[in-house]
Amino acid sequence: MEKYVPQEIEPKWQKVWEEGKAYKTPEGEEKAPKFYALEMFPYPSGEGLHMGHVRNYSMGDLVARFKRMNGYRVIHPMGADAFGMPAENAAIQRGVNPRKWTLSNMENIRKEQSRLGLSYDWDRYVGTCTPEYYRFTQQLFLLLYERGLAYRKKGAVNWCPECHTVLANEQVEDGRCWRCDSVVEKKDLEQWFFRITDYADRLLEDLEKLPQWPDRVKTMQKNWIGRSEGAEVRFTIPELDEEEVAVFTTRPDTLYGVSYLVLAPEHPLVERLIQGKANEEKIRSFIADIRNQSEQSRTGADVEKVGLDTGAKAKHPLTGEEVPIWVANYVLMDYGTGAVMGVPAHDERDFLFAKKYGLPIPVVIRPEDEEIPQGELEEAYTGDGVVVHSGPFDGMNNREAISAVADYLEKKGRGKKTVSYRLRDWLISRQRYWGCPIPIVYCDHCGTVPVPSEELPVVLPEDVVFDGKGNPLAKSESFVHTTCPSCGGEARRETDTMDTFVDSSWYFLRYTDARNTKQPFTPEKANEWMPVDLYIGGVEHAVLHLLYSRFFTKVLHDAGMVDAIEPFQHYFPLGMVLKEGSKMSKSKGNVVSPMEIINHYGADTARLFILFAAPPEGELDWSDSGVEGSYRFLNRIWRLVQQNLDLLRERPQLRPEEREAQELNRLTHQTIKKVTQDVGDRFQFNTAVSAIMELFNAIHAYPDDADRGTLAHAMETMVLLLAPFVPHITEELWQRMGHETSVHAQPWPQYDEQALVQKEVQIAVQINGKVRHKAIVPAQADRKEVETCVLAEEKVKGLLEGKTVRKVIVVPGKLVNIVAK
Ligand code: ANZ
Ligand code: ZN
Repeated sequence: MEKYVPQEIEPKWQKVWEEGKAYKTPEGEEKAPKFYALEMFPYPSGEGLHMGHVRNYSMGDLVARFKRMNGYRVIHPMGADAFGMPAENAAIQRGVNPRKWTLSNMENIRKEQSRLGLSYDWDRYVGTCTPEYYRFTQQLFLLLYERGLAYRKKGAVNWCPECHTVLANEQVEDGRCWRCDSVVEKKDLEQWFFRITDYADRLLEDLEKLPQWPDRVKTMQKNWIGRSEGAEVRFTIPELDEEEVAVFTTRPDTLYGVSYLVLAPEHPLVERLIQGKANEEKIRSFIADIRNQSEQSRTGADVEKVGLDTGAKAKHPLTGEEVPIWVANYVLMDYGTGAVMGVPAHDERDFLFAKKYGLPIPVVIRPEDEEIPQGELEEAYTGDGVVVHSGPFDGMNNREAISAVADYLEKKGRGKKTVSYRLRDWLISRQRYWGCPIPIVYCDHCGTVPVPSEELPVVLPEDVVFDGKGNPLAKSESFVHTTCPSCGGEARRETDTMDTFVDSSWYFLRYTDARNTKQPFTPEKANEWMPVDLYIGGVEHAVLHLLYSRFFTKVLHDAGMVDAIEPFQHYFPLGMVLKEGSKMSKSKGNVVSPMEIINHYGADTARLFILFAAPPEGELDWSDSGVEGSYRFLNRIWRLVQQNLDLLRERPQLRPEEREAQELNRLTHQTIKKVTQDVGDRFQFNTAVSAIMELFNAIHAYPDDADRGTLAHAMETMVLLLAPFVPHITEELWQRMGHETSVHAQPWPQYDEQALVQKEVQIAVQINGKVRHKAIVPAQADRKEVETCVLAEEKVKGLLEGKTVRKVIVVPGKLVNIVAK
């Protein structure tokens, strides 16, 4: 018998599939339902694919193949997220050209993906670093610009000293750069932003429309957007001619408990307030200090709150009393109004601050059934209760007072209800070469001028030097000097490039019309396929990429380019791949190379192991013996089918009349049902594989003299069910079984409810507690019938000879115990 040699059959079928464009997206078959299966595209690093990629793609490919066999029109595209820092760093360190470096990595990754037997429509491949793609990223930038959603602003931004570029807030994690882990600094720079805050409410509300997203991911997005309802309260400053200073508070019910105000050190009023005051110089150096600190190092839970009294006073809007104005590290300029009212009796942070600096702590809320506390408070009371010492609001429940005080302020013209968000606008400027150039020109006459869309793409120049000192684009003469599109005079190009997250915010739309040379995509194509029905990828993108893509989709929806308001109907975060309990990483030296595994065992073994070894959302611990086990299983399948090729080619009639045949037939249908539900509805790929393994065992144990038709049907079904998991071996076997068309083009097996009903069951027969016999009884028989049946058997009669039956205990479906003396 021929041996199973994956090294021969896998490349053979990969070639057949690719040359025959087997997985080309079907178009124009409008009647079949569509399915858009997508895995997050890889960054083409020099290292090629790692096991996490293989896991991600194996899952996506399983579902894509499964849906095709189930009659869906499937789009299953792939590409490369190809701009980004590593290419440029390779250029700085090793003098290689970032474009060449990236393109050759892309080619390599594509080959590796082919070797996994993934069913992509390669005709829709996109690389975000190619001018064919990035001209449309630029066009979409212009669309945002026209819609007032792209703007340039000077402000304190996050600066990574290691990457030599600014970062968006989403890319700063616990005060560190998401990419290189350096401590992020603040710098005052003029930068480009996308006005994602305009979409804050929709980004929040539409999460409700995503029942197939994990709750924890939705919660992360909710927290990131951070919507807070509250009020703006306007105090006045007598010494500045009653100029107003507004604070944002979520607790207007505590307004009568204010004992001081705190301004962010960067607040525009501070400079005027401190002039000529005792603390003037101290405050200036305090401000200079704080300016460069990140949000984390100012507001972290373990960070000491520090402040200084400006010496100025503010007048309370309702009582007219004067309270001191302080500056402190913990108040941020870019949240709310950059100023807060200090209510130490009812806010923990304010309590600590007041204690530290000896400020008064007036109580304005008491717990429902308690007296107003006398003497010094031990801690802030942050709970609900009854409002006290608050003029007209005394005696009110504080929840009601929140609204009542805000309304009262509004009537008096001293405040209003407002909403604040934690979400900031998306800073997209990067001072790096290897990114999509921002299509803007600066002209002394005309100011900021967008490059007309006919002149796109603004191409990255080649006359650049990578010396690690600043942005190479800024020093490229050919790039910087240009003419103004509007007056034709001399002008300069914007030299910032876009954050690579811009590229990946719309690639899934490009796939729907990937070869369009006139537009990013047409609404017709986008609407044919959007939204993505299943998106699989790492949860590290829970906020970044997934939030940005949702924003882009909404903007493009508003521009009439796509009907969908959400890009991803179902987001599935896959679990990590571990080795001996820890994440595979170069530094730990525990990386298992996918290509080595494929060389040795074949892609089918790798795929089967990955899909079988753990539930898809859970962690997968790599195990060499598990891989061996999967390889052995495929070998057994191979041998079984080879041994039965004559039978399988003959395809005899199915006659499941006798018990063994009935049983195998029932298990066959049960397995179809289980695999269909596990893959299609429940996302339990591992249990689907176990079910197929059980079917295999039953086929293996099937008696030689039982119905051949039933056996052939069971084997054929097993091959079909395995096809989306292990596409090569099943294709080869299917062909050897005498079929002319691909196994992957077959309709998915259907189960028959009738066949699922069990007609007979085997039960154990015990005599005085010892198993002596196995009897076959009708599955539907009641206790009495089972007893009669068993006692009538010749074998049982023999065993009971000379004894008197005292008692018969029947456990339906399991056993009969006969007590006899
Ligand atoms: C008075 C007050 C009394 C407050 C009280 C809370 C409890 P969230 O929920 O995150 O929106 N705050 C406002 N702007 C701030 C800024 N720029 N920097 C630091 N803190 C700021 O928090 C809103 C609360 O955080 C606001 O309500 C304000 O303190 C503070 F018993 O005002 B509160
Ligand atoms: Zn001009």
